[in-house]
Parts: sequence; C-alpha cells; structure tokens
Amino acid sequence: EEAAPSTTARQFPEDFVWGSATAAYQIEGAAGEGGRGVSIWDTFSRTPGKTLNGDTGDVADDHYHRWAEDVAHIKDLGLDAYRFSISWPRVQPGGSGEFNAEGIAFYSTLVDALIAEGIKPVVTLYHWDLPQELEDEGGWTNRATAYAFAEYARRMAVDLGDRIDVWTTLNEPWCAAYLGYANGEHAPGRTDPVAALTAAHHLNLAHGLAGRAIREVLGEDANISITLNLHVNRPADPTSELDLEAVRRADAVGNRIFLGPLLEGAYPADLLADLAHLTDWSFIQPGDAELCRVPMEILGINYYSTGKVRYAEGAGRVPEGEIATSVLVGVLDVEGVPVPGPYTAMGWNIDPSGMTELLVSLHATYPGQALMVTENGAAFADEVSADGHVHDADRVSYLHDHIDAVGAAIEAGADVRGYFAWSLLDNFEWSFGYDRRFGIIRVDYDTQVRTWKDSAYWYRTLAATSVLPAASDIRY
Ligand code: GBH
Repeated sequence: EEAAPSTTARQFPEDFVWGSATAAYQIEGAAGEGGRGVSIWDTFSRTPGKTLNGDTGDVADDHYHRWAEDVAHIKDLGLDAYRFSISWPRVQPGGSGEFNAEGIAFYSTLVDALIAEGIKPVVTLYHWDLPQELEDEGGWTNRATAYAFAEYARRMAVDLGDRIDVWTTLNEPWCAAYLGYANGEHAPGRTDPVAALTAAHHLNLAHGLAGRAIREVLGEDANISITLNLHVNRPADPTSELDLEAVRRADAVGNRIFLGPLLEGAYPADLLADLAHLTDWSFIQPGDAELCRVPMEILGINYYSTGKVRYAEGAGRVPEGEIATSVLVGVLDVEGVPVPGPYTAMGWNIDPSGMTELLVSLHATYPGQALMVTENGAAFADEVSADGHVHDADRVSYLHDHIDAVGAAIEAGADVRGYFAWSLLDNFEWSFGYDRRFGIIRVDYDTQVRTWKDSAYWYRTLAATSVLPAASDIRY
C-alpha cells in the first residue's frame, strides 16, 4: 500500500477525533511534590551517564503547576481530545498499598477541567514510570507487578469513573520491556534478554488483568485500550526468501508477541519456537495467554518510522561472557540494516507509507478492531526566528504527510477513529533529555513560556475543519 502524496484535499469523517498527547514523566516535573513516590525514571535519569546532558524530569514542563494554562492551550487549539498519562507513583507512591489522595486529586481536577472545555480525556495508566519500590522487587520481571498494576487500575476506575473517554492500560510495552530490560537505554536500564521477554509477558498480563478490573468497575461503558508501537519491518531484498524469513522473525518478537496474546489470546507458535534456544517460556503459566486478552474498544497505534532487516548468518549469537543488548531479543540470524532518509532529528526515517501499510494490515488481520493513532510526530532542530515564531515547516509537512497516510488507510477500509499529534509540548525526551523537541508548542526551559509553533496553528485549522489540504496547498 503506497501512500502517494495527495494532490487533492482530504475530508476526514465527521466524528474523527483530533487530539494531542503527552506523558506524565515527560511534562509534569514536581518530582518531589504532592506526596509523589519515586519512579524508575527518577532513579535512572539521576544516574550519571544515562541521559543526554544528565537531564532529569525533576522540573520538565512544570505541568504539575501549569496544567490550567496547558488545558487552555488545548482548548485554543480546538482539539477534541487530550491523551495524557497518570504517574503511578503520584497516586500510589509505593506501587502497592496506600494511595495518595493529593495525587489522585491532581488528575481528578485535570479531568474536570478538560471536560468543562469539551475536551475528551484519553488516559494512559502506564507510560513507563514504574514505582521504584516495585522495581526493587524485580519490576516487570516479577509477576506480582502485573497484579499490583491491576489494583492501581481498579482504583483509578473508581476515582475517575465514567469521566474518562478511553482507558489505555499501557503505552508501548515493547519499549518498557525491550528498551528497559534488554538494551538498557530506558529505565530500569537492565540488559538481560530473558528478563525482557519475561517483562513483555507480565506487561501483557498486566493489560489483561487491568482491563478486567476496569470493566468490573465501569461495566460495558468503559472503552478499554492499549497503545502499541508496532514495527513495520521491510526486507532488505524483497525478492530474497531469507530476508522474508528475517522479517517473519523480527515481526514475531517485535509485534506478534503483543498482538497474539492481547488480541487472540495466544502466543504465536513460531515465536515460541524461534526463541526456545534462550528460554523455556516457563514464566507463561497455563491460562495466562487468554488472561491477556480483554475485549478492546480501541487499539492504539504509535507510529514514527519504518525499519529494514535482512538475514545474516550468525547475527544474534552472543559470545559467552558478552552482554546481549539487541532489541531483536534473542532472534538469531537477523540484523537491522540502515533505512534510507530523509530523517528527523532522532535519526528516524520519514516514511508515511508505513503508516498506511500498518493500519491497513492491522485491519486485514483484525477486521472488527477499531484503531486510533495515539502518537505520531517528529523532532526537528527548531529555532526561534527573529520574529519570535518557530517556523517548523518540516514538522508541518511531516504531520501533513502522515495524516494523509491515515486518510489513505481509512479510504482502504481501516476503521481509524482518531489521530493524536506527539506532542502537545516540547518535553523530556527520555534518554535524549530536553535536546530533542517534539512539541507543536515550544517550551522555553528557562522561563517555562509556551510558544505555538507554526505546526500548532496549522493543526488548529485541521482540527477545526477536518479537511487536510493537498500537500501543495499547505498554509498557516
Ligand atoms: C514514543 O516512543 C513514546 O511513547 C513517547 O513517550 C516518546 O516521547 C515518543 O515516542 C518520541 O520518541 O531506533 O531507529 O529503529 C517511540 C519509540 C520510536 C522506538 C521509533 C523505536 C524505532 C526507530 N519508538 N523507534 S530506530
């Protein structure tokens, strides 16, 4: 499926949801305030050498104190929905036991303020900030963490109740498991492939248990969701059987390890076989895979770029005594190959056709499943011009072309309900700290002043009209 650049304008459905997204640790700051506990990202970012320039989320966008102004920006942008995450340690400092009324009140007030402005709250319960006390007990490698997560989710369903439009359990379990436990780039910074696979399973289980808990509290009215960063893996040589086999293996460990249990109630047999040299999978207990699946109203998709793999005899065989840090966790004879540009400031390639391909293929595999693009966006080397504006034409065209690709997927039959630009604000970009800016609104980290970039003005027009202009007709 090729998403050719549109030559005509594209009208999106009447009820299509236009939103923007953030995450708690990336924007809130106030790390030591309001009774918040310590998360693995506090620990990780405060450890020398883990983040660019030693940046931490201690202050971030100071959203904890400036939430009212931020809600006003969302309102002025005319967005239908706002996707944010709840910091688990802010509402339950130790990850189990006592809840923190002050933390819950913060989110309750935020939700009321959004609703008062007609903005739908789309909540993510876990965007990577695990309470440190749970990590001390093994984190996501510990099965008990999945059960603790379900109790936290249950409490949020009780306290925030029917005010929440979409309940997203987890953001990108791939990142939480593989970047956190296999390659060490994210908190908690572990490098152990079996730990990463164990974490992946416990995250799947956590979704299933939490989804059931929310359903028990709120009944059929609750919209349950999870957000996945699925990988569009292209073969280095599309005519090579071996490269296609490499794609199958990468797809199993990157995508189907989540899609299988979450949507089909079973782990793919080929995945279990591929990695049998590494693990006996005994952390998956009988009945678990079915437990991971709960009926989902929405499947959230975060899409940024595409990848390429090839068959490479010997790849993935790590010599005794060396540490395996590949995110192709345990996969043998497969290696990633460089993808042609253009690239964003993250070094990720810009390829809108992957968006269409992913949404259309999900629709083909899971025909009844409603989809939502819960993140898409780009970091570029933004600068403030002499006129005080940020003329981020590169971001406008990135957003335009990817939204166009979403439109192409809808045209091809995919049931895509909405699109959320990542991100509302420049923010703490994980191990890249404040060096990479994804916002449609610029944040001056000295003054905390928010300035709309051209992309924000452009996105406001789109949200107001639901008409995506032709590429040749972009104005702002
Ligand atoms: C999301 O992660 C996060 O949900 C969000 O918090 C974050 O700020 C945002 O994206 C921007 O990073 O390494 O060249 O193979 C996205 C994570 C991005 C990880 C694409 C895998 C593949 C590019 N993914 N990446 S490459």
